[in-house]
Amino acid sequence: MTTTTVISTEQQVCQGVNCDKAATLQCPTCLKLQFPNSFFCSQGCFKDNWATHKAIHKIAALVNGPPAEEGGSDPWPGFKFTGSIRPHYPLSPRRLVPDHIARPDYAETGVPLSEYSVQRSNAIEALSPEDIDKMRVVCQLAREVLDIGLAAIRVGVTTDEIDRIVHEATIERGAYPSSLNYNGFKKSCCTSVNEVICHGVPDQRKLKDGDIVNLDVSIYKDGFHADLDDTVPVGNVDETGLRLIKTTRECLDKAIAMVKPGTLYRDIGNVIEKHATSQGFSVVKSFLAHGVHRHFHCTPNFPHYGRNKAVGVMKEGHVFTIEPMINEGTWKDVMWPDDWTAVTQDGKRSAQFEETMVVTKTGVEILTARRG
Ligand code: EYL
Ligand code: CO
Repeated sequence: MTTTTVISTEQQVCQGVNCDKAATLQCPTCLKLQFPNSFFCSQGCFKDNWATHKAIHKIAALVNGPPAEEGGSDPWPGFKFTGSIRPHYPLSPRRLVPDHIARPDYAETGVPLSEYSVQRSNAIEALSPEDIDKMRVVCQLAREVLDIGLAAIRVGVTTDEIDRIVHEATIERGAYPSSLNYNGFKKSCCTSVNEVICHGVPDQRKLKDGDIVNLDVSIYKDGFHADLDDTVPVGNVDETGLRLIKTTRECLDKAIAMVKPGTLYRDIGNVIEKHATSQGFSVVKSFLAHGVHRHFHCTPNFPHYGRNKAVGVMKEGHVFTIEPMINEGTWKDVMWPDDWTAVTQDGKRSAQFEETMVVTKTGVEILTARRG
């Protein structure tokens, strides 16, 4: 290099060989890689020095990890992303819920206090027929909202736009979007793309041809929560991606087929894992199925993987989700520094389906099922 001057951000010196001119043009690749001091005095000097300058990009990529995809940001220096999805900040402003809509206790504080108070007990509540009627209503509204959100999914739409559509469909039905401010979650649904396992935060990223995306909708009305999600392809998805989606739905259906009084919660994971592994896929371990009714998350809690030690026996009136997350590669997950976005450790894709159901006298009723 041509200078030993300490370069301040105010006064950059051209990185061209034998050029000391003041420089204001920054190499776009270096910018994207967050590599500093990559300034040139002119397009000409940049071009003349390209052959040597571009070697810097390989070094920068090794230091900083793989380059962010178009438009993505890298707000967490030192964090190694496992795949190619990046956060696309800024998040849109907080969406409002009209005052006439009843809110769960955490809506203002972010803290689900009533959930904490029941967490001590392992007891599983059996809902009365009247409560189950209310669950039927909120679960069918949630299915409508999910289907409206899914219908908006196409190439070029941002996940934030999906969130807006879900938010508006929810409040139009007089319901509160359960994820909004739940433990501080900033959006009204979760959008989990490709290697994102779950709890992806809707942002400015545009869906791309070949993505797979999970849309997780949860709503609260008349004192009860409903929770469901689907995974869908965006545009043209390769055969393995489509098989991952299909297998995940089949895992959920096989699990639901076991639901009836007397079934052990711990046995659900066995059928899910058997089917997933028969297709060469793996089962996520860190996120569990859960009770859902007066609380967004309560007992029972049980894994989707096999040979687990979950406690409890299904009884008429128990209401819970089953929501297997199935991975193309490793089952292991990594959390982004946003403390929400769970991704696969190997950056390969993950799919999920979720329904809310109630145990009946002889079997199961899928409360969030698409009817008609
Ligand atoms: C809370 C607990 C680790 C769940 C969902 C449980 C999260 C991470 C430990 C959404 C948001 C379940 O059921 C859900 N989606 O379908 N937070 C959730 N937690 C939690
Ligand atoms: Co859930």
